[in-house]
Amino acid sequence: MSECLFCKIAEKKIEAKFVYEDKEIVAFRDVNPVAPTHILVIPKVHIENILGIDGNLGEKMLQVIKKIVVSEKIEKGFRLVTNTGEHGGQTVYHLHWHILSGRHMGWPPG
Ligand code: DGP
Repeated sequence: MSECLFCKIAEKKIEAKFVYEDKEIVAFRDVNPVAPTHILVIPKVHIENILGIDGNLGEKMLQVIKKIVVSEKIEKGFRLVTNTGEHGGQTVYHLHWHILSGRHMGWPPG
């Protein structure tokens, strides 16, 4: 999707601080972090949200998230969020998991 911001980041047309890359998935630091560690994990393929996940992509994304949690040394605690759709607070319509850590997370979320 040529107009999608996260597609452009995955294609390296827009700069980002990458922390992981493989054939199907990339992860990079959020430009506007809301926690000391704030990383976004996305598929390279354009999918709007988790409802578009096919095959074992979801499993692969979780495996990547596990690796990042270890490499970032945040096993003590973190939160995974995927805001979905207007009511879910999604602003970029390319599937992404937020990995948030480094501070206490409140509940319920806003
Ligand atoms: P969401 O609101 O859940 O759709 O999250 C979108 C996130 O994307 C938000 O936390 C800010 C982040 N973001 C937006 N534009 C950019 C950008 O150009 N670069 C990076 N690294 N992150 C971005």
